[in-house]
Amino acid sequence: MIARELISTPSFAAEVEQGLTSDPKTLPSKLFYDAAGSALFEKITELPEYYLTRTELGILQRHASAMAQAVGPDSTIVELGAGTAAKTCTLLRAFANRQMRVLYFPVDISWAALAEARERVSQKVPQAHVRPVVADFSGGFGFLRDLPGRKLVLYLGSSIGNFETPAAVALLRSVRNELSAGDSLLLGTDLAKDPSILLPAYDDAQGVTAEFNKNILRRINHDLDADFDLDCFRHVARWNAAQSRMEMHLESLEPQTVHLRSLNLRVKLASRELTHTENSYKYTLASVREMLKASGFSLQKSWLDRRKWFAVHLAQV
Ligand code: AVI
Repeated sequence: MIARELISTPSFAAEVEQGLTSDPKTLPSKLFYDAAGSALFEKITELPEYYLTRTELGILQRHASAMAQAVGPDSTIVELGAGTAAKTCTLLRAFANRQMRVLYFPVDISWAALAEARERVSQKVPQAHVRPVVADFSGGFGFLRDLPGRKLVLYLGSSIGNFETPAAVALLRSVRNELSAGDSLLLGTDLAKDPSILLPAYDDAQGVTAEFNKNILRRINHDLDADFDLDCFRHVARWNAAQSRMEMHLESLEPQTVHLRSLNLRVKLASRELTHTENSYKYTLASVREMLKASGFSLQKSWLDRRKWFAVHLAQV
């Protein structure tokens, strides 16, 4: 999947300023995904330590026809953050085997990714009709209302895990509010597991995740005329058991002052000070059920891999 490529806007500058003047300092993880960050994320999904993408794909490959059967006939499939739709073809094929016409709306902020998605799906599942939608979730999910038929919304890759629980519930609720009785949601979530598996997944031996984390500083340098020295920061991945989440931070290796010229802002960092860049929540079946319930969905069925590392859930409106 090519993740969302955000265009730098005034809100980007405001969010950076707010995060770097907070205590503790934070930067929003959505800022990872400029073109370079999206390419690094693609590399992460292929790392031996990063089990999420291939485990979810395995679940989809194994259970696609059961999923299509559980969803029922004549669904319009809408995929949020579809990227290049690399994982979706298996599912679309299963639907194509059961229904005459498969309408697939991949939704993403990146036109380039959507063009690739259309090409890929047209080649691999010629029965599917692909209608790309360029949209940024910050504008809400009103576009769902205009799509025809009974809807199945896909939100895969444990992208929901990058939101703190209240924000995750708010996002799912705003999706829910655009759906009607009979519509459903297929949600991919990573599951809580031993930190000896989680830590390397977020701190790989080749250092790709470290580069991905530091890319946020490179992006701020470029977009906000700043002078972060990437060599003065260290990538830190931590398991926060109390919150059931992996965290990524950037640790300042020395006392330093960074100048963000576009914001006319100087930021002081102490030696060993952490800037929190990402949360990645790891769920249980009970916590997913609760999150879905709080969002107005009811969990119908969960499919897991054999090791119980990842789950794909079907929920009804
Ligand atoms: C996009 N998201 C689900 C990834 C995750 O695992 O939370 C982003 C990521 N961060 C570090 N590695 C991958």
